[in-house]
Amino acid sequence: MTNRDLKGIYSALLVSFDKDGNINEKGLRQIVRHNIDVCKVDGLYVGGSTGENFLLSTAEKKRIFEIAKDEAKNDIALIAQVGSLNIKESCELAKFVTDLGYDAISAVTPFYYKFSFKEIKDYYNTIIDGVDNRMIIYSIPFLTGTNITKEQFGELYQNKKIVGVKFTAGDFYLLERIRKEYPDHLIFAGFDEMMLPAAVLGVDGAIGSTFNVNGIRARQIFELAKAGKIQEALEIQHVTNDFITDVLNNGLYGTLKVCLQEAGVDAGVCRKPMGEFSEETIENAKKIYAKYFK
Ligand code: MN9
Repeated sequence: MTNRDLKGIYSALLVSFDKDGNINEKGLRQIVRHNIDVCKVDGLYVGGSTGENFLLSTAEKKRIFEIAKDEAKNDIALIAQVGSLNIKESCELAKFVTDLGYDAISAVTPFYYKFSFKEIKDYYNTIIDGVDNRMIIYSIPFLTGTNITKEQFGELYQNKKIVGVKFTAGDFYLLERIRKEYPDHLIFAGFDEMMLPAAVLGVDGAIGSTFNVNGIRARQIFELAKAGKIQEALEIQHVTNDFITDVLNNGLYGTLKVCLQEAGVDAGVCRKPMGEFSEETIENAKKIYAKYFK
């Protein structure tokens, strides 16, 4: 296990696919480099929603973890999302990325079926107890339907290897409560458009899809907020949210990929069942990039 400080700004890594849905390795390497060299992120969250992870085979997930590590080396922190409905796959991936030298593991709360909290707790303990590593819970209730209460976080944190949460929710009451109750556990803000209020409440970092393109502004918001310069941070959050609103209206991952293409990165297309980009989508995305980045 590495002892790297996990705090900071992480891109939820986009993955480049070709028209047949295969991983475009060269393009993926370029996305990693762009995040490090241009967006100046502190780390990458690999295999998340943004990486279209839940559409992929185990072998493809492993290949993406390998490529990201090979390209990033030890320059930045790396967190691997290994959560899956197939817990054997999660355990296998957890071992795989630990051997690769990933700094932490993350797992989405198990979804689709309505699991009891006891089952969810067992899922996390099973995945993390099999490896010498740290676990970041990935909580994203709007996609999974699973909410974790303050008390349940406490139960999960009884396992010393579970060190924090990627909190992709707008429930700032709960965020404040877990900040106060578990000051030594990490919280990463998961909604880029709500980074400023999350930073004010004292999160340790943020993990976001839009940082692949808008990482510089994200860092400015975070650092200004930490320095108490709320009005300046808000000005940048306003511009950021104009960008995010335009991106969401045009299709999240597709628009981010076209923006990366405009920045000279071969970000490819999305994997089915995500749709192809229409000409209109591409034209709009190019305009969005020009508006906020040229
Ligand atoms: O990783 C991301 N969540 C999803 C977190 O993609 C589901 C966020 O960065 C959002 O994409 C972003 C836009 O809503 O905040």
